[in-house]
Amino acid sequence: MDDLPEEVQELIEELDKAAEDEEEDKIKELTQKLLATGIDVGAITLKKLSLLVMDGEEEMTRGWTEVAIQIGMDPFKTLIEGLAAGMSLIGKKYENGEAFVPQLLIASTAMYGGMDLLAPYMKQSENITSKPATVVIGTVEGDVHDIGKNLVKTLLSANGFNCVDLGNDVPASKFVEAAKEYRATAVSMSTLMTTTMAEMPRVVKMLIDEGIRDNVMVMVGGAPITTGYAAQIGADASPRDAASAASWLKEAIFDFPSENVRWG
Ligand code: B12
Repeated sequence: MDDLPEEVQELIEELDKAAEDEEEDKIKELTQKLLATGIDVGAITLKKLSLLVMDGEEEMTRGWTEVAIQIGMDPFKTLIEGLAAGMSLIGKKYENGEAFVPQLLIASTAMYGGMDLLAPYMKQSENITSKPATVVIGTVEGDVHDIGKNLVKTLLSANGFNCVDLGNDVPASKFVEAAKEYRATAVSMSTLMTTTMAEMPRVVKMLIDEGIRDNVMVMVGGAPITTGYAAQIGADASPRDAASAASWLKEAIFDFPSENVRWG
């Protein structure tokens, strides 16, 4: 940001202050002024959002999310390249011993603050089938990390899927019960920890034992999950991120038998 023209830097500082003080009208006015300078406000906003989430600045994150909304930025771009990118930055600091658990929590609160503002703008695309396909989604038992899971849910919902969100720390049996109850098309599991990866094959085994493995597609993901691991545990796919998860499922559903054929 230091290499930006002085006039732009001043406007950014004023915007920071307006965001901190939650002055919505001022944010709108300053956004217009920033646009009038001809600078790439979108690029600045994404950069600001990632840094603000990293620093756990909730009010300012919300304020700059307003800027993103004001300039008409695609809400998914704002989420992935701005807010979630900030979680990656703080994640790297944590791994280098430069940040600690409380900072991770503050950063995630800031991220969710911005995400709440974006929610009304994340319109669902047309349903891909007459009845939306249901995905049972959650983070496996023993693991409370839910940011990635929530990104996957957001992108799936935006692509017309009906998500049954079981939350985090979900016992294997809950995934199976919910798949049956909602006549699910897919089960989506996340985990961020090597210590909880083994919960995923437990769910797959339970689906087999219940005789419903072929009724659902199983997607697994999260930082430690590789495509090799997914294949080894009998999952159908492990797309690398939330956007690829949605596009993979949208494709896969075309070759999958209909709900009535699968569930009777
Ligand atoms: C934020 C964070 C936390 C926050 C979580 C807040 C929340 N609400 O989620 C808090 C502070 C609570 C936390 C707690 C802990 N954490 Co933590 N945490 C992280 C951190 C820094 C970032 C995770 C994150 O949100 N990333 C951003 C999201 C967007 O990425 P993501 O989840 O990977 O999701 C992406 C993809 O993986 C994919 N994806 C995710 N799910 C799925 C599912 C499907 C189906 C698909 C296709 C794709 C997909 O899509 C997303 C991108 O679009 C990571 C480090 C890291 N670099 O990952 C450590 C990390 C995961 N934590 C770790 C640890 C050890 C812990 C604690 C045990 C710490 C402690 N001492 O208490 C506890 C765990 C408590 C528990 N029982 O779960 C370790 C795990 C080590 C390991 N290998 O097992 C990590 C890797 C840090 C480290 N290097 O040590 N943590």
